[in-house]
Amino acid sequence: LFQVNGHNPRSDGQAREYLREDLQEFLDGEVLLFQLDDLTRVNPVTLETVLRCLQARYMADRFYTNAGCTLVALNPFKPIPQLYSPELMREYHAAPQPQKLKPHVFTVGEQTYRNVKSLIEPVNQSIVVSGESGAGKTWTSRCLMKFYAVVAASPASWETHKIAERIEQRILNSNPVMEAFGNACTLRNNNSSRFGKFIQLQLNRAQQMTGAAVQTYLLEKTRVACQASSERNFHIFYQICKGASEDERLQWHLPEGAAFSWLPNPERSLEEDCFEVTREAMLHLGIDTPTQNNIFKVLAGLLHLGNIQFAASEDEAQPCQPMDDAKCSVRTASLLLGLPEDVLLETVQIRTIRAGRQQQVFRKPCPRAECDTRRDCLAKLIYARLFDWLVSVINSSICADTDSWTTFIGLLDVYGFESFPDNSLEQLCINYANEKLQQHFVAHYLRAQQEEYAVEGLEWSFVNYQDNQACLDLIEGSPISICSLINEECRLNRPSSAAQLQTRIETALAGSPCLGHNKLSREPSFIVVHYAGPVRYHTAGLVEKNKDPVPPELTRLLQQSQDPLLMGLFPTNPKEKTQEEPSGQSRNPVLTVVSKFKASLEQLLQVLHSTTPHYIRCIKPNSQGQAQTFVQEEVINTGPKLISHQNFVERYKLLRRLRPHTSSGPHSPHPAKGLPEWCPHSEEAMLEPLIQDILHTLPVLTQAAATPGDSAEAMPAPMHCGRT
Ligand code: AD9
Ligand code: MG
Repeated sequence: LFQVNGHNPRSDGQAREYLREDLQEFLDGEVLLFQLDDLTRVNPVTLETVLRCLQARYMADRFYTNAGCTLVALNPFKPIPQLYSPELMREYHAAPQPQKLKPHVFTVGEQTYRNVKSLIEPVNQSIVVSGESGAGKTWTSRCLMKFYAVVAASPASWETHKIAERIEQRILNSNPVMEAFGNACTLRNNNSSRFGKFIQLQLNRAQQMTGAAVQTYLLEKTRVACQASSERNFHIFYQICKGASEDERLQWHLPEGAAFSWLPNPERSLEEDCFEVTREAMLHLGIDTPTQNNIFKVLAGLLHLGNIQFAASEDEAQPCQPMDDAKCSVRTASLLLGLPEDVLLETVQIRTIRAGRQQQVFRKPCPRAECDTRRDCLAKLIYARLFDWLVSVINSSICADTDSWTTFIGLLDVYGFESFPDNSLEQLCINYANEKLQQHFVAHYLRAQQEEYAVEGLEWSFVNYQDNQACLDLIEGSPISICSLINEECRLNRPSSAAQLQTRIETALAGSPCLGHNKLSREPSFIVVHYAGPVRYHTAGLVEKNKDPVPPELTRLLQQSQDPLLMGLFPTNPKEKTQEEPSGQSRNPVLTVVSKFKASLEQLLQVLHSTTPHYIRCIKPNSQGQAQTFVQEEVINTGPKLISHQNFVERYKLLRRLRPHTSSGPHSPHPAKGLPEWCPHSEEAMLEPLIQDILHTLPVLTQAAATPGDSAEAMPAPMHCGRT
């Protein structure tokens, strides 16, 4: 701290005086700490001083801080237009040494841009934006895209086109469209990305942006048909319901105030609910109004599909029928999806099985739960195809011809680390991706740097960093890992319960230091100790989600649609490959969700390795999304959150019962039945196990996910998590 101020009390004659008067101020530190632009200059570098520096800067509206070569971006949770103005962009662009200006996302943008231009051979660059959910990754990537749209704009584009037609503008327009269809309000973030995105901004020899290409990763399509309480479906559904004109409402059968079971929490108004912005952006990307209306009509059809509830059939041989008030939903859904009403209903109600040498067809009415699954599957199938189609339309609108670009700057914005009360395959994939990126980050900055120092013989005390290879081995390693075990279950296609899967994972991977102890679980699950903290994954439904089976009848049904959009999405071309339900007899390896995701991640990592990476680490200063609020504990636990007060009380309320019953007052309950009365002699013996429990649990309490409903009993036993 003294170094910061340029004073060294030991060499200062007035040291004592200085200390007496100013020590308190220094120790409160914030007065000066906020001026530190680089965390590596905090002295000493400890967790506490780094946090205090970040906090001081946050409170002084300095949201960006360097940490060596990484930029730390604190989420301001408030609009600051002047911090992102085109004038400021140009200032950073024109600066002889942008790194001498205040740390900013534009510094990274500009340095990356200058890096591309190498005299010998141009080098592709990438900017990896990381951080937990809600930390500001998507915001930061958007900000970088706007920066390049200004500093790398092609003059030709300015001369020949109107603003809306310029390539930069088209590239920017891809954001509202992809976010409307791929983002949703979650417990962690009102505008949470439910897909990963890597966008290559393509530059020509003159370093002008001539186009872009978007690659997406694993859309969380289950959200279409299933939303956690307090969460929402994808924004686009709310945009349509809130923004459609009266005429459109009539066409799409969306009367005002209509209730849809797949549209939870419609009363919540978000700034993301802007239908007009999405429509305008789609138009500029070449999706004309009739095509848009077609898309919205199909989406309205999905909402009606979601309202088809079935009543259980008393006779197994008879199909389950829709409940009385769902009958008109069947009619409306089939109308909007361009499907014959009876065929739609029958396909959901009845499973067709081909068996025997002649491939005879048997029809088996599905039980109610299976009807629901088939209905949901239909919606997921349509939505996922629609999303992929949108991405391809966007790409064809913004991608430059191969001969008109030579280098690219890649921006990576994937979903952040997640831990919810109920984590499933989606969270496993998301957190797996984050582990991969974390390893890339660690490898690049720490390992590479230290190895270089060693090679050059520099005097350097090695930083003992935590590599997350053990965790990655647990998730994806060979020959046995969580992924391989889940895939194996899919391949064998055998009935296996959630509890059996838990046992298989825990037995086969018992030796992994990253498999948490799972003694206190109520539901079948396993725990992975990620770099950002332990996460409990429930095994129920995991294998089924991984198979992601599509009954062939559903694809055949959609191929019968008379709707122009669906006809395009589900062509009858027999060459068209679909991931159909594994028949058990098929010799082809089953392409599971996990195996496809793993392959796409590997591809992504290969691209990243071929570029010079730059890192921006976004940090969420508080979980409530409030401006001017910096909660140190939450910043440390960038992944999972502290144990909630309620959960703590639940776990340790026994201590309260052990109070001496002689004490009086409103909070002194009588000793619990069956427990010995508290007395000084037995105090230690009584409390010992509980104290041990608390001490054992403490290291993980600060890291483990404990959102309401996720009780402390779900915490793993203590283990070395690599963080103190
Ligand atoms: V997730 O992993 O997709 O759930 P992100 O992408 O990290 O998450 P996002 O960028 O969506 O988070 O940011 C969350 C919210 O924080 C935004 O909707 C903004 O309201 C807010 N935010 C983030 N960065 C800034 C900023 N630089 N200025 C103002 C910001 N607001
Ligand atoms: Mg995001």
